[in-house]
Amino acid sequence: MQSDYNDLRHDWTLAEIEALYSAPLPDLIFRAQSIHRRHHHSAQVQGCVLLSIKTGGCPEDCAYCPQSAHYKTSLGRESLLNVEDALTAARNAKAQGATRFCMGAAWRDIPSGEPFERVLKMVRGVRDLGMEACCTLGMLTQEQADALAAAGLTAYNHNLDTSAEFYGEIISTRTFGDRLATLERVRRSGITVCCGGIIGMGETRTERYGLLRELSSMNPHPESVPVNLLVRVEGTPLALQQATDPLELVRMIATGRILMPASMVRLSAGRLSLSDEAQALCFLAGANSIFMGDKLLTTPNPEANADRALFDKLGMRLIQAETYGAG
Ligand code: SAM
Ligand code: DTB
Ligand code: SF4
Repeated sequence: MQSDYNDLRHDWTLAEIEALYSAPLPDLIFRAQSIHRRHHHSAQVQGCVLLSIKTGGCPEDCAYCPQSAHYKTSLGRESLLNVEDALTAARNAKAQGATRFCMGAAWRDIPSGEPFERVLKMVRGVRDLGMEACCTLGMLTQEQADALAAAGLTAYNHNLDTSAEFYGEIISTRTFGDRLATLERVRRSGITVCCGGIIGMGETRTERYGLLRELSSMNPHPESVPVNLLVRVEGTPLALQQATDPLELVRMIATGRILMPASMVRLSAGRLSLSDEAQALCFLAGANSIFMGDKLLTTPNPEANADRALFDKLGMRLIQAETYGAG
């Protein structure tokens, strides 16, 4: 094993990643937890809240996504929310203890004109509440990235989702290279990068290693790495996908934590299908953030009461708002 000190590396190989991921679970978790404690508080978790500001009707064909216009799901198509409604949701999120508010739009790329101006107003409003603001709006131009940065956007979420090799099985309307190019523009603008993926889409372990290698080769690492467990939505091509063993999610999180020690690793979609014990293992493995509230973007998420009870049982707590400067 390499030294645990000076642990930010960008040259992890597939073989090294495989050795970590497939180690005996106690060894993997011990290593992840040791690294976690050097960079983060062991009992603190950041609460984030998601809001879908523009739902459904997306021209992309991501096989997991209920918002794609290519599939018949129960979701309708809605127009862009107004600024006041978005900020009401952000205030509620803050009252619930969240310190990060994430706004998602089912766009292939950001439209120009009034809709983009409206999103900029939302970003400024969220920042004025003293919260971190994150957006996930699809592809963007350098000018749009710079405008979001000027509005104070903290982070831009754009997931690689899976390995370059498996990508074409899941999405045909854009390429892995398109994703990387968008992430480059975000990085250049000075906005922090939120980039992760999904497990449970039928990928092999090797394809998971490929995703982890891609993420850990970025320099700097993405500041935020969401790890999603597929939410199988009726009407999407992945609706009948076999359930994934939660221990694979634990291994994915632990390996991500070791590869990207300083990043926030977010236990994202899929918590409703996890027991309290499985979630506890995810925290032990180095996850230090969750999405709170009874809805993710369009699918259900644990109720606030359930999360409060879980944190009480585990003796863990949410990172306090004071940690972040207002503005
Ligand atoms: N349209 C934008 C994009 O694709 O970048 C932003 C919204 S998209 C819903 C954000 C991320 O949510 C996706 O990249 C994917 O990783 C995750 N996601 C979407 N549907 C999911 C599902 N059914 N299960 C798990 N994760 C999902
Ligand atoms: C991420 O990786 N997961 C969040 C956030 N980034 C935007 C979204 C999960 C969406 C799950 C499906 C839905 O609710 O529509
Ligand atoms: Fe559209 Fe994003 Fe859903 Fe893909 S993941 S279909 S780009 S909303």
